Amino acid sequence: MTDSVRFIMVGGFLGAGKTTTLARLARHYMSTGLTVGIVTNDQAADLVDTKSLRSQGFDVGEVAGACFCCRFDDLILTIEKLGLDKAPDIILAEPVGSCTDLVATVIQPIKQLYQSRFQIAPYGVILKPSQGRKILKNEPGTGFSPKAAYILEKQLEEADVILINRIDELTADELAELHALLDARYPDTPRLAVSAKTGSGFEACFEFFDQVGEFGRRILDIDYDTYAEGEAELGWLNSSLQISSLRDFSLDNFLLAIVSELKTRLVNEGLEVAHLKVIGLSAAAFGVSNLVSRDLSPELSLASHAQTREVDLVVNARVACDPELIGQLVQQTVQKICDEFGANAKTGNTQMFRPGRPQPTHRVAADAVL
Ligand SMILES: Nc1nc2c(ncn2[C@@H]2O[C@H](COP(=O)(O)OP(=O)(O)O)[C@@H](O)[C@H]2O)c(=O)[nH]1
Ligand SMILES: [Mg+2]
Repeated sequence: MTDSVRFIMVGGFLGAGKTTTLARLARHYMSTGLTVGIVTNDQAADLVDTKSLRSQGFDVGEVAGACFCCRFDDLILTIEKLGLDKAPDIILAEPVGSCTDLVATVIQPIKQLYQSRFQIAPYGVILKPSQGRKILKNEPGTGFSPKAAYILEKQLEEADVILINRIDELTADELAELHALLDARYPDTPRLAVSAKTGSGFEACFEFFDQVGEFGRRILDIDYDTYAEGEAELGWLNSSLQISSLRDFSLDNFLLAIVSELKTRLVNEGLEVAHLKVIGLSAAAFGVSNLVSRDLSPELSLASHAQTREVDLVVNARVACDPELIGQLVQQTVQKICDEFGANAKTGNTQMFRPGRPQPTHRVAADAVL
């Protein structure tokens, strides 16, 4: 390893498995004696990802309030603050799942402005099979508009490697179908099939990311109007709440109940979920529950195994609908589940919005790539 910091960014649609993948990469590098810093990113404050990764013991900085491309300088400042007395060997970065054009606006500017400080690893983009398959097949009823689908397609187009995730859930036929769809659309992009959950396929992934070479050079031909409109079709909610009860309850059951009830309400409204994630933090434990598609079940991605009376709850929801509606459904859900568990909820900071038009700090043109 040279003195330069290795910069590994892993993109992909909302709920594709970026955070799970980064945690796995971080554990791997740390097990080989390297130091690792992680940067998370969101359009608003109160990030489930930051809290979840910090709770797992990682050194995490966050860019909250806008995406890496629009807050490029914040990304660099955040990276600079990671590490104790010296920069980490590896920076792992997770961009917002509704962002694309990240090679032109993040990787290339890093290369061009900070050439000696960073060594750029291959840019990996994760394919979320549930929604990815439908979008790549142009199937009706994806739950997302063609403009939101455009973002997922552009994300894959700029990848140095596409990671087909969740192979633990895929049959051989389903995996073969994804390979065929990707062959047709992105024939020149290497592909790895992995499960961020089980670790299957990660040996090849570690090897791929270890390569030294010219990566992050696929500059998109992209229509920013379509991209902006696609992003703005998503409703965003980040909310923090304090839950308290006079008697102990199971934190894991509570988190799953929240996500299950919210799923029911969203499905009743005919809506597709891009990603619902809820973290519950008690004094000694934490748990995370997720839903990444209306076709899948809510899951407890990190179990707390805790009984508790006091929980700091953070809800992040990204759904293809009016953010105010998500806000109402979250409020009704929390109320109902608190009643069932004999608990009370106090709502803290809540942000509901549609992401604004991306206005990158820098954008490197195709004829100026390094
Ligand atoms: N079954 C399965 N679930 C996964 C896999 N990777 C991620 N998940 C789950 O998918 C959800 C979203 O993952 P996350 O890493 O938060 O996605 P992100 O939004 O891209 O960061 C979580 O519940 C994860 O546990 C996988 O390989 N298999
Ligand atoms: Mg994430």
